[in-house]
Amino acid sequence: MEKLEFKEIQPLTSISAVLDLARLIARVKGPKRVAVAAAEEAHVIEAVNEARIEGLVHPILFGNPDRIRRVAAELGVRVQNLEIRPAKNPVEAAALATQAVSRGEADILMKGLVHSSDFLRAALNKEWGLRTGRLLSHVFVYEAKGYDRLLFMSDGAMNINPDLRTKIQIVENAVTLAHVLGIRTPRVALLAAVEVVNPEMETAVEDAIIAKMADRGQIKGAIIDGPLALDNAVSEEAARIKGIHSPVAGKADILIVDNIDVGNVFYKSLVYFGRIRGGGMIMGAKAPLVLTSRADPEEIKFLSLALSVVAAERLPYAQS
Ligand code: COD
Repeated sequence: MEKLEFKEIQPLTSISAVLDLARLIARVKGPKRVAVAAAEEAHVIEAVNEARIEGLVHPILFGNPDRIRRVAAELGVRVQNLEIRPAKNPVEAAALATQAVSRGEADILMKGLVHSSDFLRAALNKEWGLRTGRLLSHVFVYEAKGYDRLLFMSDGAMNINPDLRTKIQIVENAVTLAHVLGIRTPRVALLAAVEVVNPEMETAVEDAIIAKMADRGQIKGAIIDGPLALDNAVSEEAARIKGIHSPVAGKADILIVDNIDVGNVFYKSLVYFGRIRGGGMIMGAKAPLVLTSRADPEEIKFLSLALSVVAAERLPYAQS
């Protein structure tokens, strides 16, 4: 059946709209198959089971069958509804789950009870991984009270200390995900502590370079500016008070942070202090990767699956 990727859609402005689109895709095309690496973890089983009951996904659980069955039983999940494939340990589970996606037996790869780095190294394996030649980077999509559109934040989970080249690809991946959600020309803010280009702040200088490259058409499909402080990126009032004239100021769709520490603290502040709704995924691979951390709320895992269902269908390079 033809993919729905090139169909123009109205820009999605809320997490509920992302979930509705995932439901529509699953209804029309059937559930997406999710390979879960080391699935013997309660929150993961809960999230995939909820997505299964909704008809969004068909889970394939890799790991220790006895433990998976025990955790499922404790949760009251009917074991006969689960497809389980044995693996000796978490690293082997990550390898087998990745290979299943690589062979086209699954559309989405999800991390369970395995270290992020082991999970990501499996996806990056040169022989049987999910490389496309693109950078892999994480994007978190969420809605914030009082903001009239979705926000995308990257990269708080994969690239540790990106250099200029890597940062450009992080921007491009986030822009592609915005396109997937119908946002045709997203506004990208390259975040820094200040909005002046201070030569002593190396990453702010890089932001200015990226903004200039975008002005010259070297990065397409988005309006990009930086460095911008967070308040000026998302508050027109703040931008006005500071006298900042920028097509992005106060209207950002995408927030790009300098490194994994900033992004991770940003993300966890949203979850723990803001209690926001959202989901994330890794872009750049042959299939969406769901990389949530063990302590993440179950709803974030579920919404990450919903986002990945949409991406598996609409991302031009996803093999699904
Ligand atoms: N995209 C594409 N290819 C990559 C990427 C990337 N983001 N990162 C590395 N590669 C390729 C390289 O080109 C190389 O071919 C190979 O992979 C190995 O590269 P290394 O040696 O630089 O990478 P590793 O294996 O040491 O580390 C890669 C990880 C992704 C494992 C590492 O960056 C990491 O641990 N990231 C943080 C993950 C994490 O702990 N997240 C926490 C929040 S959930």
